[in-house]
Amino acid sequence: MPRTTQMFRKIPFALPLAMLTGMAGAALAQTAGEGDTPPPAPGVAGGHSQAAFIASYDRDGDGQVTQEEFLAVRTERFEGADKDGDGALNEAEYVAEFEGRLRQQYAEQDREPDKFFERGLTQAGVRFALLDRDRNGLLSPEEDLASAERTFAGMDTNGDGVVSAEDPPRERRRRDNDGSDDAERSAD
Ligand SMILES: [Ca+2]
Ligand SMILES: [Ca+2]
Ligand SMILES: [Ca+2]
Repeated sequence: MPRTTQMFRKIPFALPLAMLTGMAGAALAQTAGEGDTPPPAPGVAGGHSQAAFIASYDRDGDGQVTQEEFLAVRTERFEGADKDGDGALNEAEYVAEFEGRLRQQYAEQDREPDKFFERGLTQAGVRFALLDRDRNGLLSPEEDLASAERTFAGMDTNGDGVVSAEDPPRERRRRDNDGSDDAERSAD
């Protein structure tokens, strides 16, 4: 079967990475769809979806998220996570912040931490490594801002400067070119 062989050869290195990094969000989504478990509501720690994004960042409740709103929340989150006050996030600080939001989401949905919870934490560590672009073991405000801007641009698919229900869904293919972009989104 030459075609099969060819297909395997063509699988890019980006694939496992994209799979890994997408899993934190996907894990939450997967818990949803199957069986009797009701789907988790859009939460602070989970979901790539537009609705989850808007629910998390639409501070003034007008149904859309401006870049200012998004960056304000991100900045607060960053500063809140910087427990040792050195102006940057180490991996433990980054993962702890994510864990806090994930716990809150589970609590709101009356769910006990499960394997998806654990997996989510593992993936947070993977994301940290991707976001720490200069690999000095610290996520700087600049690195965080850069990733926030990528995330926002990725959600604002019609490019009008706000994320709203009018933004058409993106093609998945584009995300797979940049693992960090996808990774970042699962943190939101
Ligand atoms: Ca710190
Ligand atoms: Ca860094
Ligand atoms: Ca838009």
